[in-house]
Amino acid sequence: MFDKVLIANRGEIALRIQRACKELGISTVAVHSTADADAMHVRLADESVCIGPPSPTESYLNIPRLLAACEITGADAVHPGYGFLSENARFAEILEEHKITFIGPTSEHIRLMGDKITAKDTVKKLGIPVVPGSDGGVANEAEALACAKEMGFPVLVKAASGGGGRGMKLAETEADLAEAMANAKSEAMSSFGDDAIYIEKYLTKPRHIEFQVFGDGRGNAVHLGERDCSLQRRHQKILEEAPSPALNDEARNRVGEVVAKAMRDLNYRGAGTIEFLYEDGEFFFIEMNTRLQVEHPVTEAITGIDLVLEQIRVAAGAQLSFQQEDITFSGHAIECRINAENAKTFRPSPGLITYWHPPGGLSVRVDSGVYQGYRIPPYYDSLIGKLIVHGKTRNECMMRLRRSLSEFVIDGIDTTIPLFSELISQPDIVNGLYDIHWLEKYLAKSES
Ligand code: MV4
Repeated sequence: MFDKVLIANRGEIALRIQRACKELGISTVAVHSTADADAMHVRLADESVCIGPPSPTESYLNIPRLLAACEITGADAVHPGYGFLSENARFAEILEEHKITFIGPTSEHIRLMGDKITAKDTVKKLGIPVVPGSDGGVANEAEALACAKEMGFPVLVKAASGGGGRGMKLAETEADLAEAMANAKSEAMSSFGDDAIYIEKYLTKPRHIEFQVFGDGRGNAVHLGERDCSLQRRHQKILEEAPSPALNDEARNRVGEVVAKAMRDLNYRGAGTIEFLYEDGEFFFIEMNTRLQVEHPVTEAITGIDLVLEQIRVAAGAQLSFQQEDITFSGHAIECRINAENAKTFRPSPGLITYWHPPGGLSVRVDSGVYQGYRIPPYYDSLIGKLIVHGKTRNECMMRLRRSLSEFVIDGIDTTIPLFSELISQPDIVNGLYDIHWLEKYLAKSES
């Protein structure tokens, strides 16, 4: 096992990783920008290193500075968390070259899934159902048109290096195709320096359902069920739940077994998420994320498995500590993302937290990196905490969530808490009847 882990992240996820390290008897190194000198992840770590000014490119994304911090502290592994360098294959590679363990998948697997065309092609060959579309990329308009006509409009033009909605353009009819391709290409080139594109049939009213997978790179891989992340705004998830209100045990086990087998065939190591669109009872793969995700606690709540602890164990060379038949799903969990944003306008609301009173009680978890008297800096993501609630049934979970939200008091800044209080009284949310467009439609309605 490692003696010392450097955590290349900030905020709630840096604390989450520190807690797992602490339980394993591993000492922790925090890194921080000058804007984060007072952050909780710095205070609670065994050691800390200031790695640069506020700008992420000069701090949390700066590979030479992170390497120097490893060198200075003698860290033998790095946990990247989510965001920042968590899916940067080059970072994983450089660490390995310096005999420092990257707590995550191999750089090859990160690279494979980072290119959405090779990812789709790979998983399709492994038996995972994918969205109908171009086989590989499209080189020109004629090729794109032939493909689009064959499957029928509307189609989506997507960037191979994209993901999370960036570089994605809709073509409703043949007349829109050329422009959609040109726009997708130029956006992809300026964002990723790669203008490769591909085409997919546009699904009009799917849910976003993602499977948590886990492998040890030693032949074992399992699935830990799904999360329904359909409630999103501008490609930012707002609320996630497990299990999905739309799935039954048969569908879950059927797809779960396919994704677990695919991960065994790849000899995948670490935590991963297989994203699907789910429409009319059918699953369609869109992307795979090769990292721990923000919403991992809902899976932890229904399985009782500590995903971060397991990431550290397998990175250190251990076998998975459980097999598929050891995993049982219990009850229902919902996560609400608490952002420092106005609940109506979604404008960021950095500043001083003058009062902080998180909820508690049975089956209530709050993961956060802030405290009363902390000043939220304006330079980073607005996520300041996550409220995760568990119950034996979805109804019990909703009752606890309603009660927890009413207990939560944060003063000095605006937060998304009022939005959640509103959402959980909406009949469609209470009944689990929502797709990926539900939230944006709801917000447009309440604006007028
Ligand atoms: C799609 C789609 C419909 N059809 N692909 C958006 C982000 C990226 N991960 C994939 N996305 C979508 N891909 C096909 N073939 C609709 C979306 C999409 C979406 C997906 C998940 C959650 C929210 C979304 C909001 C808008 C569009």
